[in-house]
Amino acid sequence: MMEKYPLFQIIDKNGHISSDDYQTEITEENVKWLYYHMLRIRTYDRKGVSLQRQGRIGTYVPFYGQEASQVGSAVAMNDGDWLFPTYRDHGASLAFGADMDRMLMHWNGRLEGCLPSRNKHIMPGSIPIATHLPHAVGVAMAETYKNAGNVSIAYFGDGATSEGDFHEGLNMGSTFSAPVVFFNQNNGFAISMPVEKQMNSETIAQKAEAYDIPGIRVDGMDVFAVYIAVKEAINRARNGKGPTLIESVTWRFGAHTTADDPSKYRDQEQMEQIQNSLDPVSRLERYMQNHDLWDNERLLKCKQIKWLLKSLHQQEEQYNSFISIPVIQCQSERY
Ligand SMILES: Cc1ncc(C[n+]2csc(CCOP(=O)(O)OP(=O)(O)O)c2C)c(N)n1
Ligand SMILES: [Mg+2]
Repeated sequence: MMEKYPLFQIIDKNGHISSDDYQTEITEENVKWLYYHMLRIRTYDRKGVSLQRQGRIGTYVPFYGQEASQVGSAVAMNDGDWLFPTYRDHGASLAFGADMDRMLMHWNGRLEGCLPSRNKHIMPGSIPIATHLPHAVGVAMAETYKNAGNVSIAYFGDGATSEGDFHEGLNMGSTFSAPVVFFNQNNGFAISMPVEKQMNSETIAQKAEAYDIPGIRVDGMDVFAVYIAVKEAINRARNGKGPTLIESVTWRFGAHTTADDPSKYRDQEQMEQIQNSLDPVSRLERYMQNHDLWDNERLLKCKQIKWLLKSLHQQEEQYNSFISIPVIQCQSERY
């Protein structure tokens, strides 16, 4: 099955191009845009863990290691499309345009943080595993009836593929040829359960066969490969050709949540080696170094981090001065 579903890759771990087919997509502007988003969400993620460790927010769910998967997929969407994230996909939501201030308030347990994002169709991160897949299909079907031309993208993990809702979502999407992309991030674990103990199939992409839709396996640490694979799947969906299942093979470098200790169930030394060789942000930096894009970018990086930390700090200070809004207002602010 690994041969039938080879890993689609454009940039290898040393930052060299491994496929010449998509040269026109890898413009300097695209590189900068993707790098900006990856760095931005990584900084946010670090801040989230740090705020939780200081007792200033509740549980936080880190996505450290999955930045290429989340940015590559979210940036491939059009403004009017619908994003259905899980609890781990706030990186994707931020890259698509979610409000950072509201998102911080969400982690702070504040009602205002649960309001829909301004201007973008971003659903709340689904805590129940896979229940949002049928919802994403339903919204995609509604958009078809309205001739709106928008698609849905549903994010979910490897563990979610063992849930009935995963199969119901794929079956319904395929049967109605709904404009939806099923974007799986296979990070190897469902909390402490390794993927090879959870299922007997070698890949997640092959599960598409049962529903007669395309299944793609992509290197989830390669932001270009993810971007191209999702863009193509979105185009298929928008052109009435139905859903695609994408398996983005990635790694969660951190804990499942701030309430988890991964050293209890996986080899930390091996994890460090994987992190050193596969880190998606470093891979893009190596690509930039190899293509004379590094000096400018390095400057940009410093500026962005300084700016971002300042703005995160200001937002955090505003928490307590926010006036809580009544629940009824939350209900009226719907799509
Ligand atoms: C329906 C349901 N069953 C169980 C849980 C408990 N739970 C929370 S996270 C998780 C693991 C999910 O793993 P995966 O789908 O691989 O996503 P990841 O956390 O790795 O991003 C489980 C079983 C839940 N939230 N919802
Ligand atoms: Mg997982």
